[in-house]
Amino acid sequence: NFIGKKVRLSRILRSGRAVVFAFDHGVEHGPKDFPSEHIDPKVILRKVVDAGVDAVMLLPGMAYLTHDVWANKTALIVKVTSKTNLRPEDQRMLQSVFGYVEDAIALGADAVAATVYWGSQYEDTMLSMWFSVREAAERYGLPCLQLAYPRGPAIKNMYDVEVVKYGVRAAIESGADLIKTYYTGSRETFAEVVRVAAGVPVLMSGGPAREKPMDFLVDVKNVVEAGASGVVVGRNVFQHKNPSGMIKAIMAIVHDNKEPEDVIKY
Ligand code: FBP
Repeated sequence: NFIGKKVRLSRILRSGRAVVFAFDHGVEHGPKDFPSEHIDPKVILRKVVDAGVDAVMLLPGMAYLTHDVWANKTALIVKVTSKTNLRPEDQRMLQSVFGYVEDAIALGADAVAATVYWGSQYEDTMLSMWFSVREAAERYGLPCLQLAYPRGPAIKNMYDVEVVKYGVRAAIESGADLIKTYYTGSRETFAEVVRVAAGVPVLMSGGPAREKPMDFLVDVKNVVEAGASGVVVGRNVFQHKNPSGMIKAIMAIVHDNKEPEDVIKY
């Protein structure tokens, strides 16, 4: 099973780095996140897949519905936890089961993903979910991506480097094979985050679409220079007026070590 994990991870991190397209927002935020031309999920997925993205991260139902777009063209990460923003506010620090490792296997996934809100009042429940996902995934040699998000009543700033480092440390101690976490705002602080991960690949979580796309590209440059393995990006691509160009620009920084000012024209 160790071999299975290695083979699948290398399909995502083909060059040792990866650009992953996150597309689970339809549940986490609702359809309001998508510009009207992207209400049909296949339209945006086709754009990013054709642009050469390394992997897409989808919930099981979406992976099933769009298999003709992604299959054999890019790696697939199936996310098996989620929540809606329709639920009462005091429950939004909890994600629920949104599918099973067996769904991911049946869909042909290269990895499974689950969120842990470290510091949440529901941390205990989320840990039980994480470990049942991980246990099943281990059986199939399926790598586990942890969205290690520090969030909870005691966390004042979820982008604070000490808080992010704590989440990353907890992620490696809970057996994550890949970690997605928040950017801490500078190359120097993110290098500390990468060091805490002790060799487990770290991917930056994109965040809300930036007013100036250049600002996002500079962050991408900083995280790869800090030693991170790439990015998982959603809104900064699908809310951009030219999603194909944006994904190509991100790929050129991550894979070809280009400078942001050289790729903005994409
Ligand atoms: P973005 O690049 O759009 O931030 O996507 C990353 C992600 O974690 C998604 O996977 C998820 O749907 C969304 O952000 C959740 O955002 P938030 O928890 O801030 O509402």
